[in-house]
Amino acid sequence: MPNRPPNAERSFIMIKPDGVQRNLIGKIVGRFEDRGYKIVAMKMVHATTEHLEKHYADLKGKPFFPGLIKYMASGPVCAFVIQGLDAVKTGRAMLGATNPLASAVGTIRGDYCLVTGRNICHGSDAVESAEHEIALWFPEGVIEYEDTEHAWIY
Ligand code: RTP
Repeated sequence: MPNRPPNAERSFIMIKPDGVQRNLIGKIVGRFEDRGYKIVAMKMVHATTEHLEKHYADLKGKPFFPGLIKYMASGPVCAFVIQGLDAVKTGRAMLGATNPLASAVGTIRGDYCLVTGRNICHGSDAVESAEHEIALWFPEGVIEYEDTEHAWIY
């Protein structure tokens, strides 16, 4: 069960190696800030194969798994955590569909990419997986601070 207040739900978002190489970090992070989410953790990581296999453990056995791990290990990613109302579901909606060609214009994938194998970003698919992913990528913990903007957004 989620133990955070609705206004402080968290999701793990990751700009994949292609998004980083294409200098899209600022644009992607900016979309979440513009929408009203707070960035409560962020770092650049060139992840190991072992770490990525943990992140994508539920996909082990899929035919695309080896290619996915190779892609994700091919360069640094930008890992961050957004916090705010409905962060997980709305975060996924902002990313668009797994296949960018099926993503609506106005979503991140719908605006910036074309193929599933280079879909530039990841977002947690459930509150429970967000908690698991945040602990995996930010074992040092996430910033806690008083957000004074809610009165202007919610
Ligand atoms: P993500 O976890 O990266 O946010 O993506 P997702 O939930 O939208 O999609 P998921 O099914 O979890 O797949 C994870 C990533 O694997 C790559 N993929 N390739 N058929 C394929 O070649 C294929 N299917 C998935 C994508 O990079 C996808 O985002």
